[in-house]
Amino acid sequence: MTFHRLTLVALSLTAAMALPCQSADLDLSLNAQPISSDTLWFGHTTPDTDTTVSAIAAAEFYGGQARSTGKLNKETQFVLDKLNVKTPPLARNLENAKVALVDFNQTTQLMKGVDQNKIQAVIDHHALRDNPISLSAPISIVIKPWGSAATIIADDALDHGKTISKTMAGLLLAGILSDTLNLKSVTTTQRDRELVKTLSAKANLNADDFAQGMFKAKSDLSDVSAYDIVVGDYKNYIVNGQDIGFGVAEVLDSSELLGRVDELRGAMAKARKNQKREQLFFAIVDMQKKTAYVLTNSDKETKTASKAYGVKQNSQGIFVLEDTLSRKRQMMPAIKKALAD
Ligand SMILES: [Mn+2]
Repeated sequence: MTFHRLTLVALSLTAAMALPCQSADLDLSLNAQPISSDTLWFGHTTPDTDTTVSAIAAAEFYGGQARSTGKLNKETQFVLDKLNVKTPPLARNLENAKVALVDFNQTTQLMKGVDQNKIQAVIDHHALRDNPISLSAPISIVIKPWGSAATIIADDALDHGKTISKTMAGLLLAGILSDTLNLKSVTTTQRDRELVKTLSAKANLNADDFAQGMFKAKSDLSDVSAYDIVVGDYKNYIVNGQDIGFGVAEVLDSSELLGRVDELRGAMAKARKNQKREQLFFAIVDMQKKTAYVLTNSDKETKTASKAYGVKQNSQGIFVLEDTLSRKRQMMPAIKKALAD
């Protein structure tokens, strides 16, 4: 060991001794008020797998209780059933509740009724922009550029030597696999890859098989109405003062949904009205072909999409985007840019 290394060890020992209680916990223990048992953890509205499992895991590791933010999609239900985990109760009566957020920071995706001054912590992997929450006091906010919120929680738990049960490892694994589309999305990072290995071993699950089961469950939309498909994995945004909506359906085989395009367009108009949006987009994302099929249903939307994506519509009036899987990194940024100019 070199002298330099010794010095570093000595320094970190001193730091550890000086602050014996500082086991960090995403710095949550450094809060003036640690996470209390009545704090409710939840994610964005229209819950997906990452949002749901991250709320459950955060409550487990940091204290507080997990809540869900709506009806779970088929993929999330598949994960909870497989791991024998109960669906968290629906978040309600939030007016006076202490809350902590996972997987988002935008007010456009926040459950109604939440007093933003009662937010205790945020764990997220999205950019801090487009109407983020606003707070009257500093709190612990952890945002890392990784593939899922579950990655951040798993990393922190391992970092602090916490016991990750088989079930918890399975849940966190599902969050990473879901958001990164089994490490295929451009949002995937090295840390996601490493943690999929670690967690699948802990959970005693084959990651590829687990992901395939999840995606199969999510792709089974034959009994789901066009409206529920459009708003099933859906997010609201404010871009340059305009209210924008963007829904996606990630499926293993796009042919079934491509046969329902007219029906889906009708549902988009209904969703645009219900969500009070100026423009609303919907993409069928073919996970195997790595192709996104973006639908529009108004002249305005078509104009925006054509500027954003720079491709001509196909014979069905669809914008076909090759090598595109991510709303966050690919489809939405292009829309934002088109609306900013
Ligand atoms: Mn996420």
